[in-house]
Amino acid sequence: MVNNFIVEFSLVFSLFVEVLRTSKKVFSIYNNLIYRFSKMASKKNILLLFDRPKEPVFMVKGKENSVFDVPQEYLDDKYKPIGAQIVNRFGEDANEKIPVSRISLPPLGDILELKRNENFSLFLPKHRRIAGKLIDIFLGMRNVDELLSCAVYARDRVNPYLFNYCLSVALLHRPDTQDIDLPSFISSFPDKYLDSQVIGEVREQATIVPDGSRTPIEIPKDYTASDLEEEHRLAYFREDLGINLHHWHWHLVYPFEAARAVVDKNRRGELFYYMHQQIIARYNFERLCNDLKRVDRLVELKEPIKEAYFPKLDSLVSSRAWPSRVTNQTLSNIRRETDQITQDVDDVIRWRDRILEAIHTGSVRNEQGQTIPLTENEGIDILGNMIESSILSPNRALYGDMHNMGHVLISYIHDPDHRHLETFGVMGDSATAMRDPIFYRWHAFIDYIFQQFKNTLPTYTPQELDFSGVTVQDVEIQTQNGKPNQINTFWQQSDVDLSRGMDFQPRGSVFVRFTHLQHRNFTYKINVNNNGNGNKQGTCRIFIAPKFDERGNPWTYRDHKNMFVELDKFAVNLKQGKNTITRSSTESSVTIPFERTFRNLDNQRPTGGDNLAQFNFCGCGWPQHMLIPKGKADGFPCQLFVMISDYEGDKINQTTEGACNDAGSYCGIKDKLYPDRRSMGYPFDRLPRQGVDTIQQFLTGNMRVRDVSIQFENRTFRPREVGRN
Ligand SMILES: *[C@@H]1O[C@H](CO)[C@@H](O)[C@H](O)[C@H]1NC(C)=O
Ligand SMILES: *[C@@H]1O[C@H](CO)[C@@H](O)[C@H](O)[C@H]1NC(C)=O
Ligand SMILES: *[C@@H]1O[C@H](CO)[C@@H](O)[C@H](O)[C@H]1NC(C)=O
Ligand SMILES: *[C@@H]1O[C@H](CO)[C@@H](O)[C@H](O)[C@H]1NC(C)=O
Ligand SMILES: [Cu+2]
Repeated sequence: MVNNFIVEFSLVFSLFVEVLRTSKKVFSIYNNLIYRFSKMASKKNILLLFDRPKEPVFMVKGKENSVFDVPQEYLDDKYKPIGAQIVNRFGEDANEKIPVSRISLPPLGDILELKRNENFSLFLPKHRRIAGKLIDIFLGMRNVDELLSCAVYARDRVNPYLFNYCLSVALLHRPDTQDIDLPSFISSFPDKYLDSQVIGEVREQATIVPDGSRTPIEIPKDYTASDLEEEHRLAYFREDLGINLHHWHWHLVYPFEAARAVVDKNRRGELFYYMHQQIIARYNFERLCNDLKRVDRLVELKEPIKEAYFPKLDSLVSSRAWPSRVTNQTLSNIRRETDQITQDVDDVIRWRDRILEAIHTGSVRNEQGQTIPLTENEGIDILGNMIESSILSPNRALYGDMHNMGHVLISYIHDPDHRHLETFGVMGDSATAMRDPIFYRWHAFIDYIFQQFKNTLPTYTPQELDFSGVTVQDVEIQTQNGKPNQINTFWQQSDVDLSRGMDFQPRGSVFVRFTHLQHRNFTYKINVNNNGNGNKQGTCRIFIAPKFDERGNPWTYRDHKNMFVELDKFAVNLKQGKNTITRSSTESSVTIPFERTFRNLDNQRPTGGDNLAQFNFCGCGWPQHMLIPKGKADGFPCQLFVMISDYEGDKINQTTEGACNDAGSYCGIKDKLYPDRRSMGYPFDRLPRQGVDTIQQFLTGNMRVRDVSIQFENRTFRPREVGRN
């Protein structure tokens, strides 16, 4: 009996060992699979950290009802006592538990000095210093797993805006996160774009109306002022969601403070100048369409500022409204201890004078006291970094931080010494700054300084401008069933899903419907003659400007050149003889399509690694719906300019295949050189040669100007109707 048992037992035991051995093998294969799967998944999971920024990290996130399996010691102190309980409770509702590995956590140090309910402004030196630190922490994580752990740990401790900004910059710049896509900023922080009343309605609908039967909530077109305020005529431009998203995204792609490798992009200082110069040109164009004169630069920093602005935005984070500015307020010196900032208006004036002196002496002094010449082609890049300023500035002690501090002075105009405990105005945040009329006055001043430098450069000679043998014979704008050389604009409504940024139950989509400017698609038809021998390569450059100034007079070239707005730029192959180039307005090198500006990651995610890799950078670009200024009901006379320049002088030796290169003009191309060797804004970036007073006199054989008209129809099309007219 006993023997029997021993035999049987040993049999069973050996069987058991065998089973164990095979299962271990299976287990390790399984484990491996899980590991690989979770590696891919954890990348995507990082994006869930952008969801509902105000809700704690352990709550259910995303459409799949996922929950982070947060280690106890990662919980913020206020949740620790009830830690196990909460994590379990939310774990039960979840379809998916996301593992979070325990890593040795970096000290967050003074990053935590910016409290959760405070307001983050990149323009403030203290804020940008701690942002630089957090970006470096995120960039320093050895792999995506560690990044996820670190971000989970930081999320409920760090200020939500700071967190979103730093994680976005890190994801955009880490080599191992190139294939994950950032959500549009509006979906995380709708409060930076929408009126508080609309946010209230969205909240109400989400609570009362079940998902599936919700209808879009309409944002009224005019809500920040009445027609008594003439600046309000431009509200559709300043408060356009797409324009503000572009500006935020641009500053995300081109941060001015972080690790040098992140900041030091090809010609970033020059692009700072050009992108903002084009914003001013577009704004002035838009002003003329609305019977307003060009914007006055903010030249007297100590005089009252007549432009008022009442943003009517609410902050979801601090549940307080953004401060307003009444008319005739004056800048004062800032003394705000909580923000660690003291800044005199006189400092900004001194920096301006030193920068102008550098421009007029043709060189800057770096921190070592050496003299660096401002050369014809590279000088503008140095100046851009110096004026903004970025960490690439040759000497921040001497030339200061002029453009950023202008934003700061203006954004604290209502409470310079913090006696009313008020926060900064919209000028303090790159997501909202373009809403305020003062943004354009400040940037017109900044642009004036850049133009001072451009005015010192040698003018382009006809030989440099011309492309021998190549003649542009004609250009025409064609619209389906429309008059030739007429561009049609109108109002259009579109819907955007805001559910990601809404911290409330129950969940589901909530759409808002907003009204924006739109134009009918059109094509350029350009006839070019190549009289040379054989094929030639060129770059086609298309610009548009108003035909008359605010008084109705024809422009002098000196002023006209600053009004030209870039519409497109592309390479062309010219065969010998006659060539006809056709190009669609939707292919523009300055814009990105509507869907990309407002991308909804749940529906419009591109598939395939390479496509995805470029997607984040691709969020940078002027919104397609704002390509064309509004025009006028009885037609607004404009001049369309076309130039074919010699590719030999334009060429950059690189391939941009697979890269997101469709908005290169204002945004550059990811990890590549700027795709045009000429100075940005060429050929309008310099004073004209002797004897040229008008655009007609400026033309060489490879250029052509044609009168066109922008016809505005004061009618609002519903989302479905567009594309059918
Ligand atoms: C603002 O100042 C200007 C010039 O000093 C003055 O003409 C105007 O009446 C002032 N506006 C208000 C509302 O105080
Ligand atoms: C941020 O805003 C809150 C509420 O609006 C305010 O109490 C706080 O002082 C502000 N913080 C800063 C740094 O201005
Ligand atoms: C262009 O770049 C390629 C690859 O880097 C190189 O082989 C070639 O010599 C370059 N051509 C010119 C004209 O610089
Ligand atoms: C313009 O063309 C694009 C792409 O073909 C299309 O998606 C869009 O709806 C068109 N826009 C208008 C206003 O017709
Ligand atoms: Cu900017």
